[in-house]
Amino acid sequence: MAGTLITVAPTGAETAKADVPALPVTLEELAATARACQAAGAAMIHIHVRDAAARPTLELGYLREAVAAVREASALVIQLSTGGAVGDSEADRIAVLDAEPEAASLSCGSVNFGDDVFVNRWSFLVALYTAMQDRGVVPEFEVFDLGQLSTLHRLLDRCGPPPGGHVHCDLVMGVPGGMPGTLPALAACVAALPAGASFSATGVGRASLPVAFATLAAGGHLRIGLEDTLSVAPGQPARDNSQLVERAATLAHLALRPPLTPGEARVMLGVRPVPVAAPRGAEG
Ligand code: KMH
Ligand code: ZN
Repeated sequence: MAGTLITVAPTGAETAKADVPALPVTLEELAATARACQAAGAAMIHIHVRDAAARPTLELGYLREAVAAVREASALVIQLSTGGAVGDSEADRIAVLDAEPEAASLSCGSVNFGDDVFVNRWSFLVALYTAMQDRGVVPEFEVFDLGQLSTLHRLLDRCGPPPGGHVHCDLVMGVPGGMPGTLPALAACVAALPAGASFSATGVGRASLPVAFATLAAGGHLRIGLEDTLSVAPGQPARDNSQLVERAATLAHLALRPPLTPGEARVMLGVRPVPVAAPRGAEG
């Protein structure tokens, strides 16, 4: 395990721009965030898109613009969220793939989400996963609780391996309603991963640092960002996403597993290389 994949989740669907001005919600803010976070050590970006009023949206036009803007501003692996916001329709969540990302999240089960329920029915998981297989979009399997790893095994048994052949999971720990951000919970999940799978983990709120330390010790990778964590210490709001990525990169260096480049992350995840435009005049 030579390096650390750092994924930045810069926006999410739960926090209002009015409450957290550092949240990137416009195309310009998203592009600048991608650039700064790549410079700080991120290799992948997990994107939730906002509309002109800064509300979460799965509208295809916004998604396509976000993919184009991040692709132009950075070399980051682009992973679109298919989780969206609680209550988004299954059809809209599958249609996210029409924006042609390289990768996309796939949540492995339903979970209480604060006072809401984040619904992921088995039939929806199969439909979303097979749509990813058909289009060559590499999934990141989001796991909010231990039992969802059993569902992941069932999905792989039923439908076969993902595009690229490698299974990568993200343990989302500390959601009110999901598993806690603790070492025993992390260890239980790591023991239940499919053979050969890699994993990252993210701790929501105050679970951020304990989960990061435990994950590095377990050979895992890091996800960080304002989607999950709004402060760097109690009472100290994060300046922006790149500050959180810088801190993750510092931890990765201390662990002697420096951040992977986007190119190295593509190899690890089995994501196809970004198409390089042919030089002018070379088309024929
Ligand atoms: N916003 C949450 C309801 C994902 O991006 O795939 C779901 C979520 C998971 O954030
Ligand atoms: Zn998300």
